Amino acid sequence: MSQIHTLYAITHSLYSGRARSYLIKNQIPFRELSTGHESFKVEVLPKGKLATIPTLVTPAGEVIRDGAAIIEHFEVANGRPCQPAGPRQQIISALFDVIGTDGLLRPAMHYRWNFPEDNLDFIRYHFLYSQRDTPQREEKTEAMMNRMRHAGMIFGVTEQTSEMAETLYLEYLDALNAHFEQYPYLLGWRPCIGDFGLIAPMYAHLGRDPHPARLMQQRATRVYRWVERMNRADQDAPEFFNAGTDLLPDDEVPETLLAVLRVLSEDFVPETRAAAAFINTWLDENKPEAGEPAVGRLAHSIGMAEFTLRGETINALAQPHRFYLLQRVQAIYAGLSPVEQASIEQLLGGCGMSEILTIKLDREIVREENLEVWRA
Ligand SMILES: N[C@@H](CCC(=O)N[C@@H](CS)C(=O)NCC(=O)O)C(=O)O
Repeated sequence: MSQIHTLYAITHSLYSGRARSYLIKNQIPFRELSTGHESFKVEVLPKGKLATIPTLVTPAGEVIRDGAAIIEHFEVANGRPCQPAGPRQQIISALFDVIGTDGLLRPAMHYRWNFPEDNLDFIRYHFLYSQRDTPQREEKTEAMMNRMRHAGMIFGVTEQTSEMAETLYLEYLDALNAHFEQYPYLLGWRPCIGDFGLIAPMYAHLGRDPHPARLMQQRATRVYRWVERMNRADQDAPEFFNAGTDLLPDDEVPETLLAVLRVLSEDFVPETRAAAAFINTWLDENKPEAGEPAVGRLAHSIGMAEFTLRGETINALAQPHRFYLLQRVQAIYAGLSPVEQASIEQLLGGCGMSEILTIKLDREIVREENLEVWRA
């Protein structure tokens, strides 16, 4: 039997970048196919349930849809190679996984869709060639692009808020750049789960579309190098002359990384708070059955949550998926001793992130047969 996995993914897709990077870094052999292949519709979709990428088919024919589930599959099978051992690093790694997959959609969508003079031809190429050459291909491309064109807006970037979203992104980029002056990865000398979460918005959109890629190259060379590095199997850190091979010892979380979280907390915390309140009201009014899907396709949502960020009012989709991943951070915290919990509270308190330990949905989300569903 072939040992090659098949990753249904596309170069320009945000979530694909996370699973692809994990496979590359962990030297798991794979080939990548777009969903335009007949096999996706016929063999994969019935088991994957939703037409989202990434979706993985293992050599044994198992279908795993969702980037977090793909990574979890290999983590469980291989003794959790990318999860730090210490509680502080574990929490920070899991938190970057949530922020990467869910907390940077505003800049990712803004810098892709709101600079058409630089980006549009490049993006159209990718949407077009993700499909086979059929008579409807051009028309379908336009339809797919139109569906995503307003993504920035539904994630909260409007004419009124775009300047603030850019300012915040640049502050984050500068802080991350300063961190990568110290280390090639978030927690030291090799990537952890958090690196894979963070690469999702930082590769296909912010590190590859022409406008934001140039911005990153010119303003944050170290971040650009990390994006390259995350797509290579080796450590790729020739600029570090003292490089180690592992995560930092003694459960250390570098101050430079806390500075990144401090910037990110400014919108991640109020958005999470507002989204939880909105979804909890929705849960109370709608009382979904146990087993009903809680998460759909990209931009599927039950409504918009409103919050204030640096004096601007933002309306953004309230997405249950954020809480599915946040549950994992909270589960790690719940499993710690009182002394360890106190250390985490101090750590997160120092970067404005304390509340992420307590903001919860009233119903838990679990995975059943490739879907995230509401628990009883
Ligand atoms: N939670 C999923 C989200 C996957 C997702 O939404 N992928 C996008 C591409 S980046 C997609 O497939 N969109 C197609 C659609 O929603 O129709 C994951 O992390 O893998």
